[in-house]
Amino acid sequence: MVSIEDYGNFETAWCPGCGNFGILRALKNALVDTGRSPGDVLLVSGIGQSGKLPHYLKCNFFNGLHGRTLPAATGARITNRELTIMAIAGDGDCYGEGGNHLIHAIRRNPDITLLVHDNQIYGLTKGQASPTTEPGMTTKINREGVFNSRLNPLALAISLDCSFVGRGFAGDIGHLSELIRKAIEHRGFSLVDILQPCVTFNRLNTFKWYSERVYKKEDDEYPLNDRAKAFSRSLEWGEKIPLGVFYVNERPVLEGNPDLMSLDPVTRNEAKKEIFNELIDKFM
Ligand SMILES: Cc1ncc(C[n+]2csc(CCOP(=O)(O)OP(=O)(O)O)c2C)c(N)n1
Ligand SMILES: [Mg+2]
Repeated sequence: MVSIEDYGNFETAWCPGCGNFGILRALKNALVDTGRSPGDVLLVSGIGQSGKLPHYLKCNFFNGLHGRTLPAATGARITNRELTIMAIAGDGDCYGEGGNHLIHAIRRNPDITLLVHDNQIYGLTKGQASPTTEPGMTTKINREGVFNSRLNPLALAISLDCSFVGRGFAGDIGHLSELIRKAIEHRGFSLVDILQPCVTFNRLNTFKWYSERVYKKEDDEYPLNDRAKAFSRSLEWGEKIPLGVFYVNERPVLEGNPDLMSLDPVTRNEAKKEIFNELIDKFM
């Protein structure tokens, strides 16, 4: 039996009170609830405060470049069909610099669960506006308030027929754990956008701000594969912000593509030590 202790307990470099703690806890809960052991799981992240999450959890991980979380996770998915693969990204990471990769990952539909720590700000680089920053919010750079309109990640994903789309809140760990569990158990590309207060650089979207607005929508409110209803639901943002599963559509997964199936996953191949040694010798 897997227990939460199996995933370890590490000192973090996050600010006290950061919403990332709630996400870390909810992820551990979801992995334990689905019976996954640390060795069954791969976390792939980019650069950001969010990108540090895999450092604070005992399991396999790959920490790559800012904005390139999804290409690395997709490569891993094709190479190893057995691991549970989670991509961990920030709103800047995934909706800004990595936006192009998000669009194409949704189209390709690899079996990956993407968690976006959406604090509506660039946290690591100290408070620049991200694609989800509220228009009008002032930052050190946007002295007169952010001019650009806000990206709606859920509406974008649903418009692209993303296989699973949901939204959680780092301040409601029970609900978020359950949402992540559903996303992991769904076969296909799952986007879970997580509202995550940044206590240092976003003084507008605080725990209080979110708590006054969020509410839980029910899974049976409409058939979850009704794209038009899901899209219309995803547009609600402002005085009231719905949380939960918005859209589910079972589609063939990338790793089931016959062109890829004919290749043996690299993890099943015999390691050719001579090729590896030859390469290493070049750097000696
Ligand atoms: C290729 C590349 N582009 C830009 C940067 C600089 N950079 C690092 S983190 C970051 C933004 C972080 O914001 P977000 O992705 O929202 O993560 P958070 O820190 O808020 O969790 C930027 C612009 C970088 N390190 N590498
Ligand atoms: Mg951010």
